[in-house]
Order: sequence, then C-alpha cells, then structure tokens
Amino acid sequence: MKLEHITLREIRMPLLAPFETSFGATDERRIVLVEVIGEGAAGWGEVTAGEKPFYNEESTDTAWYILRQFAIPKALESPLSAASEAAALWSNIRGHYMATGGLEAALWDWEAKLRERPLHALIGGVHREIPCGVSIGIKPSIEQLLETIAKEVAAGYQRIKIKIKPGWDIEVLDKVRERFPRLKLMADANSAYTLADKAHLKLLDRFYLMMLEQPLAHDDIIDHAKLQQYIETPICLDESIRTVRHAEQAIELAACRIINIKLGRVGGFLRAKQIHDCCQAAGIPVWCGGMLESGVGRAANIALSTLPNFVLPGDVSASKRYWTQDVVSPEVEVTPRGTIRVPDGPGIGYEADRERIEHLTIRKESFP
Ligand code: OSB
Ligand code: MG
Repeated sequence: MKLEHITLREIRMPLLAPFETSFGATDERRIVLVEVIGEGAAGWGEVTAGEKPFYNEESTDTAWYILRQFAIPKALESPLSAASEAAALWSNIRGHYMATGGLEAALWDWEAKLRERPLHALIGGVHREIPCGVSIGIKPSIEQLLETIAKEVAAGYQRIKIKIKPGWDIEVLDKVRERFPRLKLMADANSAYTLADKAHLKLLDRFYLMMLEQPLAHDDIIDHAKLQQYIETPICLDESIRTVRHAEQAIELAACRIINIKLGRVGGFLRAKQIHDCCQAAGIPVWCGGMLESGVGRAANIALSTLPNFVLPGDVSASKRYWTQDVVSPEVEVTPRGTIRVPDGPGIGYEADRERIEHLTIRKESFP
C-alpha cells in the first residue's frame, strides 16, 4: 500500500447540550481528524482525545503534537502491506494511544477502501446490527435527568448509563429506580471514588445496576479487585484498560466482570481486537464506549462493535443526539428498537462530508 499524503485537521463542533462527567463539563469539541491518501483512495480516522487532559493524559493539542512530530513521519517512511502492521510502527511511543489510534483507524479505512470491502468485514466482524445505549451526563437537577432518560427510552435506546460522582449518586439512583424500576441501567463514575468509599459504593447494590463503570483510579487494577470482592454489582473497567496486558491482569485479579473497549483509548483496531479476543477467551463480555465522537469516529465504533464478543449495548448512538449537523453522510441513525444497522459500503461505510469538514476546520496541516 503506497501512502502519499496525510492531512491533519482540527475541527470545532459545538455540542447540542453540555456533557458533564465527574471530571468536568464539555460544551464544544475540538476534534482532530486524520486523512490518509494513496493509490487513489482516502481513509479517515478520528482522534478521540478530549480538549483537556482530564479523562486520560491526552488532549487535542498533545495528539496533534505526537502525530506531527513522531507518528506521521514514521508512517510516511515505512512501507506497509496492511493496516494491521501500523500499530507496531509506534511501539516506541509511550502512551498517546488516542493520537496514534486516530491515524491507525484512518489506515484501516484506507485499506478497506483500497480492497473495496467494508471495514467490519476486514476486521472479522459478524454482527449486522448493533445494540445501542446512551450515556447521560450529570444534570443541573434530578428532574432534568429523569426527563432526559424518559426521552431516550422513548427513542428506543436499550440501556441507559448515567454519570455519577460523590454527591450525585445514591439519591439520584433512588429517584431513577423509583421512576424506571425495570430499566437496564448502569452508572459511570470516571474514577471519582477511592477504596475508602467502599461501604458507600456497596449501597449501589440495591439498584441492581448492569454494572458500575470505573469507580476507582484511572490507572488502578488492584483496588478494583478489592472492591469487586466486596460489592455485588459487576464492575466494568474503562480508563484502566489501555493494553491487552491490562485486560489480562484485570481478569486474572477479578478486578472486573465486563470491559468497555474504546478504539482511541487502546490505540486503534489491532489493539482493540487483541483486548476483545482476550476477553472473549476469558468469558468477559465487552461493549464499545464513546468519546463524544463526530461521525468519523462514530462510524469506526460501529465497525468495531461488529466483533463477536461485543454483546452488550454500547455508548454509540445517533449523530443527532450530539450535533446540529454531523460531518458524515448519511448521519448515524438509530432504529426505533435501539439498534444501528451496519452499513455495507467500502471502509467505514459513511462518507466524510468534505464541504462540512472544511467549513468547521480551524487548523490544517499536510505531510509531506
Ligand atoms: O467514560 O465513557 C466515558 C465521554 C467523555 C469521556 C468519557 C466518557 C464519555 C461518555 C460519553 O460516557 C459517551 C458518548 O456518548 O460518546
Ligand atoms: Mg467511562
């Protein structure tokens, strides 16, 4: 595969509504899109880093720096015969998986387009329709949260995840359960607690949640294992799992019963598939997380979700929940039964809308 050019673009996209987690609120995304061009085809990838280094160590600006200084020069000087070889090119870059993962995802889309195949087929996907849930941020009031949940349930979403933090947990879940006793419900703390809160976290058992996502430190496995022994609610790890080794160690220590896989957090498709396969072999179900992606990253998440062990509803939902207008055509749509039909076009199966992207671009650099 002869790679000719790589273009980085930073686009700005205001969210329809602010999204608040235990580490802060976001109202406008600054997203880095990667376009790779060669042999008459273009591949697109999205860097899922946040604007600020609060979910993990990465940010829009650090990703731009890592890509232009290290990852892109390496990609342009290295012959590649398949996108599956790309991740190894950056094995000497410590961390920064969202940066390299965005470039890796673009290479997979490019390879799939060169071979005129859908990306889900290239990675070995099996599902043709994927179950969808939604992630609902911390709201100014419980009443507003309940209204939002009601709206998403009416739209057909199969499970609801709410964000929690100290002071926005027990009372909130009490009210949610009172109004929606049978809802498939889970909570995500984004590392807002410590093991000293274990008695408090045990109170969550009475809400029979599907899972409690990442209650403890972003880089911890051992304390999660201690907590999982103490509570009934299944723990799902997000931030703590960045490599297949982390997944193996978390499983060996019984630190979780479920793993959330995010394409960016783990450095792209090859590494996501390694974690998927490791979980599958151990009987640990996985689901696809989201990072408030534009349509480019959303499309990649859909392809990833077709792998066989993605058996739980993910955080991949309709474009119109986030944006007035997305950057892909068609936009990502969800059926009334809360699923996304996997598109069968080449590559990610949704076309990058160049005019829209150009309009949103605030910085652009091409290599060489
Ligand atoms: O922890 O899953 C998370 C958004 C930003 C950072 C971290 C997380 C999230 C979400 C949103 O939960 C999922 C989405 O709707 O894209
Ligand atoms: Mg999470």
